[in-house]
Amino acid sequence: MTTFPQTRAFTGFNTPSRVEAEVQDLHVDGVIPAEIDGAFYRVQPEHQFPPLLGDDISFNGDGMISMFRIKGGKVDFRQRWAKTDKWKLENEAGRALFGAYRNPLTDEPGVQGKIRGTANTNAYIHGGRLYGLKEDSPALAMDPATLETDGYTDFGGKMKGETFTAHPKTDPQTGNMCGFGYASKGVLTRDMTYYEISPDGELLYDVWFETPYYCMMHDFGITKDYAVFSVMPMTSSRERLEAGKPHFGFDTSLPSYLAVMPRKPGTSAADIRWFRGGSCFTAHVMNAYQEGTQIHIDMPVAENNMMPFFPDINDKPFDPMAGRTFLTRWTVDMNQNGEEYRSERLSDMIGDFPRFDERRMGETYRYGWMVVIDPSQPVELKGGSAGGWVMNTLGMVDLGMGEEQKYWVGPTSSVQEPCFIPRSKDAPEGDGWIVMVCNRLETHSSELLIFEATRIAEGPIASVSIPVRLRFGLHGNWASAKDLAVLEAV
Ligand code: V55
Ligand code: FE
Repeated sequence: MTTFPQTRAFTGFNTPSRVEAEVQDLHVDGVIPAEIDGAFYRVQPEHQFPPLLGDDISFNGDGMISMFRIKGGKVDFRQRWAKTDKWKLENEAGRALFGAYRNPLTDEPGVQGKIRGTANTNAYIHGGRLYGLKEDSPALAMDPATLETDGYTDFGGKMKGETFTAHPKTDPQTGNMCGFGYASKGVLTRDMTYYEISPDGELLYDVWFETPYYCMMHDFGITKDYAVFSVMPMTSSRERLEAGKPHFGFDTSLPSYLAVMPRKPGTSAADIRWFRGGSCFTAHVMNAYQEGTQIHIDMPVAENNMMPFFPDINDKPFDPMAGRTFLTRWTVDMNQNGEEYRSERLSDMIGDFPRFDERRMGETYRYGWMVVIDPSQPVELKGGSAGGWVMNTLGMVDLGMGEEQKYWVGPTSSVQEPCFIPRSKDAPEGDGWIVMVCNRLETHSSELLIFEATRIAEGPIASVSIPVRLRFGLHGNWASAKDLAVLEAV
């Protein structure tokens, strides 16, 4: 008999679901535009078995990948485990063998040295392949039509680092997938790598460098000529792992940095410029771009830690107000000798999970969408987001006009990351739709909502009932059938 812990990560809306599924022609309220032809992929962390150590955090769950195949106004649904090496070992044993998040000291002896990845953070399409991604391990190659797992890839035998980010970017000019790794020489190492991968899945070049201190390097930005990394004081140490503390702790005594690296083969660590600022929290990146010699990177930034499950290293209590993230632009000038970045707030909405029209990747852009916490709206049901906040609103920024829009999903609901679908390959920026999973917290059910992308305030034009119980998800991406030929068969 299996008993999951009766704790926050395993009860309420996060009650284990663990269902692989295939359902044709989901129920739709409203009308899905007939031009939409492609698939929306997303991933949720989901423990295959009760955790080895009693309780656990959601970030340590196994990846469960969902695909919404949208075509001719209809939606088919498919869901499969990301069958990582960890998933297979545990599946065979019929129980958990790996312990705490990013702490191999807590694993059973029989699995020491095995790849601990869970592929639970992003479902990314590049070069006709689907990748299940977790930042502590290599990319897991999967079949984008069937969602079956092929296994970890080293991109043609060439990736020497141990990890690949959950937030790669595709350069619209070259078609290359730009990515990086941190803890590239193993757990807690300050070694980082930058990678570019061709549409054929071959690593083209890598750059090795070190960060000033070990930190959670969750996302980054690319511009035409640069890769841009923000270092924030979510750090760890051997002592933390030996003491069985959560892997990451937030150290407000450390500065933040912005690293700017030329994106070209032959770049070395010495070519990177490091800019500095005060302690703050950064993780996700909306976009980055160049303007003359200036480089901008737009990110949700908080004054202090926004992840309560990775506490302050001095056990200072979590401060939800200081953990609010606001879309912020950091700017540096490569023609000046300054050592600090400039910072400017772009929106007063409390927002994270930023997305934009990725055809503008690395370029100036106008529209952005985010998961927003609107504290002015009533919440009738607690239990939801990590910080105790309920992420109850889809937000949009129009940076061109300086305007914003919001759509509140109601007092007992919350939202997952939005994703932009262009109306066509050449449609103007922002012309298309937003897809987003909406959590109905009271009934433990979910819908896929579809919006006209620049008119979200009007509410969804279609709502798709999801017939299996989902949980809180992380990131997802859209692939059009034109770009992903295998979708024609499904
Ligand atoms: C994040 C998520 C992770 C992780 C590290 O949102 C950072 C940030 C779902 O796993 O392992
Ligand atoms: Fe993320």
